[in-house]
Parts: sequence; C-alpha cells; structure tokens
Amino acid sequence: MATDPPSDRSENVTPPPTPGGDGLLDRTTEAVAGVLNDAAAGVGSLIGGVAGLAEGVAGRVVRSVDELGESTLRLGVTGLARSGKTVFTTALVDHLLRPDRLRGLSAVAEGRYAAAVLRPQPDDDTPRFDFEAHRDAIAAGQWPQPTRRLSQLRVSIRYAPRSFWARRLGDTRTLNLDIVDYPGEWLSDLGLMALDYAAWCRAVWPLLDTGAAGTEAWRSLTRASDPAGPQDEALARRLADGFGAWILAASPDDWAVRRIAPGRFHDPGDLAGSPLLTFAPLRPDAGEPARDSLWRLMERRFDSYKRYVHSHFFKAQFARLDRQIVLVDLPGLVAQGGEGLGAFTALLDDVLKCFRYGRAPWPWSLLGRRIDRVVFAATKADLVPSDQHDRMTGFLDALLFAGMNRARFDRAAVRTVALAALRTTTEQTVRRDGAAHLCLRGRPEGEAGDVLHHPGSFPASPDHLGDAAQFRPLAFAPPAVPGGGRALPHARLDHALEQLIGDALT
Ligand SMILES: Nc1nc2c(ncn2[C@@H]2O[C@H](COP(=O)(O)OP(=O)(O)OP(=O)(O)O)[C@@H](O)[C@H]2O)c(=O)[nH]1
Ligand SMILES: [Mg+2]
Repeated sequence: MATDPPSDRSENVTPPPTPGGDGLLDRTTEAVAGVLNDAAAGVGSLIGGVAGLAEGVAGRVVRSVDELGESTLRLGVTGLARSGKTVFTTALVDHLLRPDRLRGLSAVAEGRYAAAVLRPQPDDDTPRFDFEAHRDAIAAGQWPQPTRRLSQLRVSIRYAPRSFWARRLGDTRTLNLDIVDYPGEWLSDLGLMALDYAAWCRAVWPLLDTGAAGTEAWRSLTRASDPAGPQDEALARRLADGFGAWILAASPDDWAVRRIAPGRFHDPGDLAGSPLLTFAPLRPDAGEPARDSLWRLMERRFDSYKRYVHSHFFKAQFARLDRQIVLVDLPGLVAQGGEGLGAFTALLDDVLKCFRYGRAPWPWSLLGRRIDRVVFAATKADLVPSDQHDRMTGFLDALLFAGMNRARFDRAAVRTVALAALRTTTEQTVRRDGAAHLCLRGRPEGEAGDVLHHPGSFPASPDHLGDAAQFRPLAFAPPAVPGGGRALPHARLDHALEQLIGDALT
C-alpha cells in the first residue's frame, strides 16, 4: 500500500546513505530517488546476461528406500560462519512441521502434503541439531547462539504421490529428510586434499607477508625455523599455535588465507591440542630433509590431518549427501566492500567442483558423485527491499558464472535464489516528490521500537562494488512470533525447498 512520506518527527526514516554522508543517520530523501533509479537502470542488463545460467537438467530423484518402503534424502546446509545456517535450518524444520507458508512447495500447493514429524536421526555418533533451543531463542526475540560444528536432524514427511491412480488407491508415502548442518570452512579442506605438504607450504609462503598485528613473532619464528632441524615437539607446538592464531587473526574477508587454512584450525573442538592439529608450514625450499627432521614431523601430521578429515567428514558425511544448499551472506559481504571477493569466489568455485558430475578430477572424484542438486542462496534478503532482489541473484550468478556453467555441463542442477529464512522486516512504499520508494520496516537489534529504513542500492554486479558505499544494511531483531500457531515469516524459503526436495515428494 502506498503511503505519504513520513515526517522526520513522527517516523524514524533511514534513507540510503550517500557517499560522504553520515550513513544511516543521513536523512536526505533526494538520495533515495537517485539510488533507486540507479538500481532500476543497472538490473535489466545484468539479468539479461545471466538468464538461463541456472537451468538444471538433472531429472533423477536420488534417494534410498528402506524395508518399510520409506525413502530417505540427505540435505546438506552449509555456508561460512554467520552466513545463517542455524537460522535457515531452524526455519526450514519449523515450516516443514507447520507448512502454512510453504505454497512454493508443489506438494503443499497441490494439497498432497499431509504432515511432518521429528524422528530420531539415523547416525548415533552425530550431534543432534538442537531445533527446540534455536526455535525458543527466536521466539524470545533473540538470534541463536553460534554453532560451529556438524549436527543433524531427521524430519519425516508424509505425503500423497502425484500419480492419480496411486492417490485413488489411498497411497501415502514417507520421505525421511535428514538435514546435516556443517561449517562451510570445513570445505576449504577440499583444496588441501589435493596438495602434499610441500605444495601446501609453497601455497602458504607468499601469504606470510600479509598478517594481522600481533602475528609478527610467529611469522619470524616460521621464517627462522630450519626444516632440516631436529623433531622438536615444543617448537612444533609453538609453530602450530602461532599458525592457528594467524589464521584466526586474518580479516574475516581474507579469503586467500581461508582457502589454505585447514578447516579445523578455525574451530578445533575435540581436536584441540591433538597431534593432528600440531603442524604448520615451513620454508618450502629445504630440498630433501632427513627422516628425523622437523619437516618430516610436520609432513606426517599434515598427512594424518588429511586422512582424518577425509574419513570423518568427507567420507562419513559429505559424500553421503544427496542435495546441498550453500548460504552466502551477500548483504554482509557487500557492506564490507567486497574486499577479498576473488578468493571467496575461488572458494565457492571449489565448492561447486565437489558437486560435479562426469569427469570430476581427483580429489573430488574420491568423494563420490551423489549430489545432483545444489542451491546457492543469497541469505538475509529481508535486509534488501524486494525490488532489488534480482540484483542479489544477479550478483551471485556473476560470482559463480564459471563454476555453474561447468556444473550445468556436467548435468547437475544448480540454482541461485535470494531468500530470507526469517523475515525480520515488512515493506512499505513511501511516496516523496512524486516517486515511490520501497522501504523496510522492522525493529533494529537492541532497540524497542520499529524504524522505517532504506539500505541504499545493492550493487548490480561484483564489478560495481565501488558503489557499495551506498549500501548499508541495518541489523534487525527477529520478528514477534505470529499468533494462532502460524509459521514464522520468510522470503522464498519455499522456492529453495522446492528446488531441493520438490521432486522427492512426487
Ligand atoms: N535479517 C536476517 N538476519 C539473519 C537471517 N539469518 C541469519 N541472520 C543473521 O545472521 C546471524 C548468523 O546467523 P546463524 O544462523 O547463527 O549463522 P550460522 O551460519 O549458523 O553461524 P555460525 O553458527 O556462527 O557458523 C544471526 O545472528 C542474524 O543476525 C535472516 O534470515 N534474516
Ligand atoms: Mg550456526
């Protein structure tokens, strides 16, 4: 509904920031029109350029059927830290349990979706996804705590098949959907799998010049350590601890470091202090060090680490996934100015290689070729007015162009979508100076009341990141839980779900 522009006294309007302005507090409404016009102009050409990219051709339903006649599908949910995995998984399960907002899922739209329940998960050695605790946090108006480990939950869905005759015979079926939430950082180990210790050291070495303040001592120690020296455990420990601190001190968008960082150094969990994580890079030009050298000790542990992540994660979990959603916090990435985007894209490209069909090169071929549907989702789309959502997907399409093209060639269905697992804002059209502007209304985190806000213009493509100074999203708190047992608000979560599991419910 169109409304008159609110006055500064009666409403808290946040128009888009202007370069050089004071960002969120800048109330220059003319800037709204300029930025929106710019958005409209850029988006058409971009969408034209990427149309059809995400077309998938996989038609086969990958699922196993057990002795009860129930089928099972394993869905992986991943993304880098804070990309929205826990909120997405919580919202997804909540919607499956009360599907009144899942009209984009064909089984719901066609009246074939009966009900879903939570059931014990199949893998006793995997932590359970704590759905109830995360749902309670959201209901209390808070975001869930960070997680950083793999967890799993089984949702069993009862549905009627699409076939007319099966329905006439009263046939209903059960799909066990096993959702596996795991840190995207672990996928950076895929790159490691292809390297031996010497090649890894050569990849890390040029990055030693860049490093956050406080890591100089470790960098000097690393440069000074003699690879041919004795197997000194205390030195190995100091080098490994310093290496871990260097990784953690790297800027969150230093994707070059993230790519070569062994995934478990980010969050060692049970592996903290174990020999598996007591390795670090050494000078890669040391020739052929002796068997009892520091180099050989590090090399052995590097190999043990690779074996561990291969058997405990890639083989035990990753290779068993049928479908995958990768969450990307695009508003966050763009708001940070997109620094390091090249290496981030390379990481996403590595992720896409894992899902390749056909001629997957080693080490990806070791992982099996099970996944045939991948959705890359630009999350937190509720922080961007919906008239700019095409820009978000266009941006993601452009980032993934090469990888998606290759995956499509290899007959995997790869899609991109802009979604909000939990919509924290509603939209309101504000008219000013004869122009209509779509603004967001929501409660900023830590504040009591709602504000009306415009985040500015989302850049039309990675090439337009220079314009990103004009984009400033606001962090909103979770919305109040709707009454009457209704499901939480979302944006396009049902469309992503249809891409991921729609065919398994037919
Ligand atoms: N507006 C909005 N914010 C979201 C949404 N999903 C996540 N967020 C924000 O992103 C933060 C991280 O979300 P999580 O779901 O905890 O992210 P994660 O990927 O599980 O993070 P780790 O467990 O730390 O790896 C939340 O605390 C929210 O601030 C969403 O749908 N909309
Ligand atoms: Mg989490």
